[in-house]
Amino acid sequence: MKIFATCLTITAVLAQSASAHYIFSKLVLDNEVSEDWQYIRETTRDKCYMPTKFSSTFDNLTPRDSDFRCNLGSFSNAAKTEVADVAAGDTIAMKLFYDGSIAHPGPGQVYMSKAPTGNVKEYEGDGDWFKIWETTICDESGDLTSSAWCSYGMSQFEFQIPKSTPAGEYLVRAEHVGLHGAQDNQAEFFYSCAQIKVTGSGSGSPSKTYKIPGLYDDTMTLFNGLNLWTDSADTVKKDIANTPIGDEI
Ligand SMILES: [Cu+2]
Repeated sequence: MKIFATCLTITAVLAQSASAHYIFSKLVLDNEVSEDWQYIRETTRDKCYMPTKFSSTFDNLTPRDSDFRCNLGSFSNAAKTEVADVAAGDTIAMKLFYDGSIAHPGPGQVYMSKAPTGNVKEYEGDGDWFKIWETTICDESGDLTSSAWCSYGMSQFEFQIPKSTPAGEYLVRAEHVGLHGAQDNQAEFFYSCAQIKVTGSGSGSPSKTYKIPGLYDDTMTLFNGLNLWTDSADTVKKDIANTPIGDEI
């Protein structure tokens, strides 16, 4: 099936900023990479370009808005986005557009939310979200402005759908946060949602749930106040711990 994207092919001129300003567009199932926006709700941005920020936003979207759930305008594309079958316990991945890789320092995480009606195509994501995966600092003595972060250079997030996940349709939201502007309240958020149908006989329930918006705010030092050029790894870890990113899964 041919999926046509409206946030279109990037010219050579834009390629460089596109690799810095990545966006999740593909789902990887059984090591097979989907089309762009086949299973991930496409944004209505005219370019495959992000981020969302608390201040100095280029599109007036901030983490305080409903579209912080799954990206600007993306609910309007929910109906035409396919739903991927995934067995609880399977490992899948969300991959970046245009062979991009993560070129900013900061944590990555994946949240899920169950469609209450059973149909994810009509679900706006206003219910409960829970975290299933996270990646933070891998090398505490490394360069916090780049490769100290496990996700630095990754082109996809690979994660397991927990075995205990009850059957049903879900949004799966992958997110990376670039912290290089956090000293100036300009943390950068990159995120999209896949639509999946979980099969199996799981009967778990999440230990902690969140609402989006409401997940993050700019009173959190991690996003507003932290300085990767001067703060120690311990300080950064404390700042992470004081956000949902630091919560246990
Ligand atoms: Cu950036």
